[in-house]
Amino acid sequence: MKSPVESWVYQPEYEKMPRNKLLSLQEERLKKIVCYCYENIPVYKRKFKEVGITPDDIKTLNDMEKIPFTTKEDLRTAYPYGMLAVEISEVLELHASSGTTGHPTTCAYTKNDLETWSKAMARIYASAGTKKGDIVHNAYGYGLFTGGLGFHYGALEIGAAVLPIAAGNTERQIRLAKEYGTTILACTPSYAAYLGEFAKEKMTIDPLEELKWKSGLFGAEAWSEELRGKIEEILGLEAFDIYGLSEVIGPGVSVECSEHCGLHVYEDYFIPEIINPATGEKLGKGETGELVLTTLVREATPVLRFRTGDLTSFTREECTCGRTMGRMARILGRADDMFKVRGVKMWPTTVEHALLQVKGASQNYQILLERQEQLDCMTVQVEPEKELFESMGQDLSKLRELSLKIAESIRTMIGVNANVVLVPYNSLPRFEGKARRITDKRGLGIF
Ligand code: DLL
Repeated sequence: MKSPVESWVYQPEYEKMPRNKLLSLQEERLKKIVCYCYENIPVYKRKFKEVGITPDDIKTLNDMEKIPFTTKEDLRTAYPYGMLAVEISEVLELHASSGTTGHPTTCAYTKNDLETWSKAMARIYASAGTKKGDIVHNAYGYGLFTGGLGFHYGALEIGAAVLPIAAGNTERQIRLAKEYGTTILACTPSYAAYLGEFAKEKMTIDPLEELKWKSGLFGAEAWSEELRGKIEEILGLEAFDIYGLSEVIGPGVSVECSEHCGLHVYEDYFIPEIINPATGEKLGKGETGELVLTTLVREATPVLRFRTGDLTSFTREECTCGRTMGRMARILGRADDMFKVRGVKMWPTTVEHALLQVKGASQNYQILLERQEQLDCMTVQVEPEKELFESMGQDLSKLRELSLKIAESIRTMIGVNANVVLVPYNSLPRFEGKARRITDKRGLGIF
């Protein structure tokens, strides 16, 4: 990393609001949004009726738990307009979320929603030291995916220039980054790592010397602390983890400050809760579970207690940056990305964390799950780092030594025996958007 960026606070009146004032603001907004959803979205009226409550039962934040959850399935069933709380004439932008299962969900924005989104994104940019005069290299996909436009609006709000390059055409990304001198990189963490690799290997451009990226805003997929280290080393920037999801706002729910000890959730816009994903019970301070979010100011498609499927924990302990908004931990993975190998639970990031402990292993890996004689078998294909791969030549003993070290790291850190296969440098897929790391051939119907 060059030197830490000058992080600043975009809306101190909210981001540093005394906690008692923040709680009153949340309470007031919660009561309002509950009535609003009940009156304007028939799905909520029905759900409230089913559990025998009306908006009058929600008087304080402690009453949150009476509100039924909203699930992705609710949104899918209501597609396309069943969750819309306003007339379509009030809607300025529509996004259909990824819909990998074939059933999309609708996320709509009114004028005020777009303003809220821009403000949330401006806060995020400020945390990563972005100012007027910066040039944002926005390599998130533009289109129905909320990444591109969310980062675009935030840059405009802060007064920074934005290069709307979108994902893909990696050679052009590097060329334009160099020619325009872009200063802030926004893309998925896996693509950031690939940009660095591509610049060095394919274009003999040293990002540390020839690119001006000082900070990077990386999210939309789970990534490990070790991958942060790799990205910072190769691109010479300060990497910030940013979280969000289409159903709630898009990017803009939370981001790290320069302390990098959790992501501050914009609690004036959202109420976060952590629940046990199996029972739905609320978990205690610092416990890891599923993140549930309630939107407090969303007009077009508000959601009450939306089950994100993402696993994290939440703390309201003070942060030295001065923001009073609580912090969620880096996302461990999605409840539905979790896989079990011989009974041991893990996520792709768990494997990434273990393999990147080993010097010489690169961030390019794939996980293959199979069943042999009724037993789960996990094969992890890993590319060695380029320099190492080239220096190894035909020396099979060095390759063997590296694969054994990786297998040992996985065994001690996760507790499973993995078959580690080192594959030639640059032979595994690279991703411009969200990375896909798992192939499950066990026929268990999870993937
Ligand atoms: O991925 C919004 C976004 C765009 C966030 C750009 C950050 C940057 P969706 O396509 O609806 O929206 O996917 C949301 O992505 O539920 C998480 O599972 C995952 N995700 C998003 N950010 C992170 C992160 C955008 N920082 C889903 N760490 C969420 C881990 C993340 N997972």
